[in-house]
Amino acid sequence: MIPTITAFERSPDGGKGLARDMRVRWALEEVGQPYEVRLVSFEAMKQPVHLALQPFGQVPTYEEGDLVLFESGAIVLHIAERHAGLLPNDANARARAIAWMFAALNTVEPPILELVTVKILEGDKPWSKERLPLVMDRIRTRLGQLSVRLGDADWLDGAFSAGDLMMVHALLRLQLSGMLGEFPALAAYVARGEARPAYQRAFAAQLAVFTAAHAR
Ligand code: GTB
Repeated sequence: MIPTITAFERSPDGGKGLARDMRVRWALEEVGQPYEVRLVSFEAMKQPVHLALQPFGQVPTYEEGDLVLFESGAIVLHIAERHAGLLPNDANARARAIAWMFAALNTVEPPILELVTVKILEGDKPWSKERLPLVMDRIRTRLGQLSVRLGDADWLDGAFSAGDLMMVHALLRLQLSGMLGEFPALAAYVARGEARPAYQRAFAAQLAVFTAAHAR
């Protein structure tokens, strides 16, 4: 059965693949599962039809027969559990790869999202300038710890896994900030993720949506 995912009709990310449908596209490309995309506007996301799929009025969602999923982490885990290629067969290694998915979502991504909040959403607040260095320090702490753990390995725990997919995508949000450049091992890690053919196909697909929307 061909799953259908949802994505921004007009992504505010400038076609950089930063919206979270990119994780799902990438996972589907990694496992060789064709998929369809339903594009939704910001307005449509808040309507009952979409809220029935995603209670918070966001993308991505995932529909496959009777199954409806939301939360990019849950969707990628579902894909990884049902197809070969994103989780190791060994039970302990599989559990560790899933732990890295959680680490990406719960430990590394939150301070990165705070940076977006303080720079963009709260950029006009009087305390924003004072808060920025605090948020950047919290990110640096996490990047330093992650970099130590990665060491000179290609991926976080053996072969590329769904844990790396989630981590690379979370880190990509930092590209414009230049902070990744302070951690060359992480910059190289992200570049390895981006160089994967599956990432390239997913990136091209979301860019085509962005380009078409902005040509209209
Ligand atoms: N925890 C949920 C998940 O992982 O699926 C979070 C989903 C989420 O944040 N979705 C965003 C959304 O639908 C799009 S990805 N937002 C609309 C809304 O809340 O009204 C987040 C995102 C948005 C924009 C950029 N960007 O412009 O660079 C990057 C990422």
